[in-house]
Order: sequence, then structure tokens, then C-alpha cells
Amino acid sequence: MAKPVFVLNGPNLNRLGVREPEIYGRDTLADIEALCREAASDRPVDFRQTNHQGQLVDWVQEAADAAAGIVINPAAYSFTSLALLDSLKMFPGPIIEVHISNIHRREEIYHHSYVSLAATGVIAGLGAEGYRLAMKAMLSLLAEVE
Ligand code: CA2
Repeated sequence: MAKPVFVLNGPNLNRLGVREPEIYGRDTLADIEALCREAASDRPVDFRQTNHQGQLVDWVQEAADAAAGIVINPAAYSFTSLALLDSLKMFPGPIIEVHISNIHRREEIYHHSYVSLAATGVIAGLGAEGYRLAMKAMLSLLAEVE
């Protein structure tokens, strides 16, 4: 049985589809989970969301043993968390960072992601579709190494 792809989501993403649709679109996190599972086809997906930084670190550490790859939208922790960066640096497989909005078109505080220093690739500004593309890219990357 193939190892799963962990899809990890950071703070406030549980509120997607409820507020600020002009920035984040109308898809809910449940909709995004469904499209990730569809894009993954036979590959198992472990889809999670937390509002807590330490929980994300714990899940990345868990992924080091249990997951083939990580797709992560760290939300605000992208721009603040050296703890998350350190944990991702220890992950041996591919990491794809996803942002629903184009962080580079937003205020300057959103322009520098620490997580990007550990990411294999970054997708931003394509809405929920970014997760589908991230899953497709992840499957290609895993096909190269497995
Ligand atoms: O665009 C993204 O995916 C972000 O990672 C989302 C983060 C933001 O801090 C990043 O700059 C970009 C914020 C998520 C907030 O989610 C909300 C959902 C519904 C309503 C309001 C906020």
C-alpha cells in the first residue's frame, strides 16, 4: 500500500467559504478536501487542518515516518514560523506549499514565506485549483522517486 500524501492546512482555513470570498473564493475546506482526494486517484490522502502552530509541527514530524509527500498551506504561519520551517527541513520527501491567494499581490507582510525555504515548489493565486495542481505535481514527483 502506497504511503499517503499529507495535506496540512493552517490557521483560519476552516473558515474558508464563509468570509472574504473576494480573496479566498467560495470553496469550503470540505470542497478542497474532496478535490484533493479526486486528484490523488489511488494515492491515499490524509487531509488535516489546525489553528495551532505546534500541532502543525507535530504533524510534519509524523509525516517524516508516515507520508510520501506533504502539500501544505501553512496560512499565517508561513510568514512567522521558524519552528515549522525547521520541522519541514527534516522531511525527506517532496513538499509543495499552496496559497489560495496570490501572496505577492497582497500587503508586504505576506511576501516572505519561511516555508518556501523548505518547499520543493510553491503555488499561489490560483484559488482552490492550486490544491488540485499541487496534488498532480506531487504524484509526478513521487513517480520519479518510487
Ligand atoms: O491564500 C492563502 O491560502 C493564505 O495562506 C491564507 C492565509 C493568509 O494568511 C496567507 O497570506 C495566504 C489566511 C487564511 C485565512 O482564511 C480565511 C478564511 C475565510 C475567511 C477569512 C480568512
